[in-house]
Amino acid sequence: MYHATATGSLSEPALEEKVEILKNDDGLLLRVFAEGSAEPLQTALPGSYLYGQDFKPFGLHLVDLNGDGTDEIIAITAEGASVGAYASVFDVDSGALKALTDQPIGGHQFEIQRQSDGTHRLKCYGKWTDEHSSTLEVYEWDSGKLRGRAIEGSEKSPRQSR
Ligand SMILES: [Ca+2]
Repeated sequence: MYHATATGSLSEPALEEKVEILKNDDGLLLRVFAEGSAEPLQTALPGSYLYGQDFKPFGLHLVDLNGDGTDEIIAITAEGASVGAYASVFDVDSGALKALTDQPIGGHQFEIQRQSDGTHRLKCYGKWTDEHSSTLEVYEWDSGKLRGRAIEGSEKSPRQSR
């Protein structure tokens, strides 16, 4: 049994709300202790493990993707190192946990970047397409929605460029 925890402002700015990922017999569970909810909000996550990157845990992130002052939840989970991982993105909306993408985003390396306007974007690197590059999808807030766009073979992942 293991878990990851983080705190952030999910329902309203300046709140300290706790988020955790638990592993149980059924798999991985995301639980959110939102302000005003008697029971934790929860949902199953894909995969069997919390993701790690460069030998460090890199599974649970609370960042403000859209710059509205409250944090969104990025949970990165994996089936195994060679299969890659899934980034699942949620926000807390009117006391409910809402997925921000139709399905979890696949990738082999992930990077979360803060932008100068206070928003964040999520970069998801795929498998290598040749010895110098990999596929890359960049997810950022656009017109009220988290949208991904593919950037073909133009950038190396942080690990690959080391
Ligand atoms: Ca936000």
